[in-house]
Amino acid sequence: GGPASLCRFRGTLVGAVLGDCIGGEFEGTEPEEIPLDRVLRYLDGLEDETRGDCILQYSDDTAMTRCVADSLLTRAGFDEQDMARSFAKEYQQAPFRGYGAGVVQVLKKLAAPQLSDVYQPARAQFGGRGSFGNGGAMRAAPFALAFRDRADVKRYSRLGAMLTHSCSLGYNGAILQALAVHLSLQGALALPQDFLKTLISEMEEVEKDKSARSDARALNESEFPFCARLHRVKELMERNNVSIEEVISELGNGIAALHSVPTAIFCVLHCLEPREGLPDKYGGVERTVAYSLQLGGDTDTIACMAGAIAGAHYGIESISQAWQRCCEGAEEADVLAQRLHNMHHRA
Ligand code: 8NA
Ligand code: MG
Ligand code: MG
Repeated sequence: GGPASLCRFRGTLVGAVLGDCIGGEFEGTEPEEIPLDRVLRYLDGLEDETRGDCILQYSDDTAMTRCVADSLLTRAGFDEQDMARSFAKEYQQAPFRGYGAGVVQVLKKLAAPQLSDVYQPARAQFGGRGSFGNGGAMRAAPFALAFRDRADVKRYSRLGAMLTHSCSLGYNGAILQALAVHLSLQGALALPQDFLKTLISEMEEVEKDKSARSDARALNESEFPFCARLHRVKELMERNNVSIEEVISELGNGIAALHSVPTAIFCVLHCLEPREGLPDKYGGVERTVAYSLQLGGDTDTIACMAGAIAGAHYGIESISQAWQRCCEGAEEADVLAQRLHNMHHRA
C-alpha cells in the first residue's frame, strides 16, 4: 500500500500484538537458552491447525496500547484525564497482565477519583527520578496512527508516556518509537539510511532539552543517549556479520527504554532483507519477530515494538493468518487500527 494506507495501519497494531503474544513465551530468558532452532520449532507450532485460537495471551504491552488507541478515538485526540483513567481501569480489571514492578503503584494512584494532576503519580516514582522503563514506548504506536503531523506525534507520545514515565529516558523512548512508526507508515523504510538519519536528527532536537541532559547526567549516560544508540544501530547495519551477542552488548535487550527501543529499530532494519537461517516462507513481519526473539531479555516488548514498526512497513497482508489466529487481541487490534485510519484521514 501507499503512504498511510489502511493495510499499513492494520499491520502496525496487529504486528504489535503478535510481537507481544509470541514474544511473551521467551520473556526473561538468556539468549543462550533460545537458539534459532528452538525459536523456529516454537513458531512452526503456531501453524498447527489443531491448536486453538487465541492460545497466546497478550500482556501489559497490548493492554495499554489498547487503552491509548481507545482513548485517542473516543476523545478524538489526546485527553490526559481520560487516558489516565483508562490505564487505571484496565489495571483494576486485569492486574495479571505482567506489568512492570514499579508502574503498578502509578496505576493504583491513577484510580483515585479525587486526583487532579494525573502526571503527579509518575513523578513520584523511584524517589522522584521517575521511571526509565520501556512501558511508555511499548504503547506508543497509536500516537503515530492518530496524528498526521510529526510535531503532534512527538508532543502527544511524550505526554502519553509521562502519565507513567516521568524520566526523560522513559518518555523520550516513547517519542522515538512513535517516530519510527510514523516514518515507517510513510514508506520511509524503503531508504533505510535516510530513515535512520531522520530519526537521529529528530532525536537530536528532542534530547537538546534541559531535563533530558540532566537526567542523562544523573544516570551516568552519555549526552544525547538515544542519538548515541542510533549511531550504533547505523554502525551495526554497516557490518557484514552481526552476532546476537554483539547486538545485545551494543544495544541491549532489557526493560529500560534506552536498552530496548533502539534494539527494536535495529531488528526491523536488519530484517529488511531475507536472513540466513530464517525460512524463505516468512514475510517481513514474521522475519522481524523471529529475529528479535533470539535476543532474549524483554522479548515481548522488543518484539512488540519491532512488530509495530515492521507492520507499518509491510502491511497486514504480509502477516501470517495462522500467527494472527494464535494471538489474543489480534482481531480487536485490527478494528482499532481501522478506526484510527479513519481518524487520521479525517483530521
Ligand atoms: P516500570 O516503570 O516499573 O519500569 C520497569 C522496571 O525498570 C522497574 O520495575 C525497575 O526495575 C526499573 N526502573 C525504571 N526506572 C527506574 C529508576 N529510575 N531507577 C531504578 N530502576 C528503574 O514499568 P514499565 O511499564 O516501564 O515496564 C515495562 C516492562 O514491564 C515491559 O517489558 C513489560 O512487558 C513488563 N515486564 C513484565 C515482566 C513480568 O514478567 N511481569 C517482566 C519484564 C517486563
Ligand atoms: Mg509485557
Ligand atoms: Mg516486556
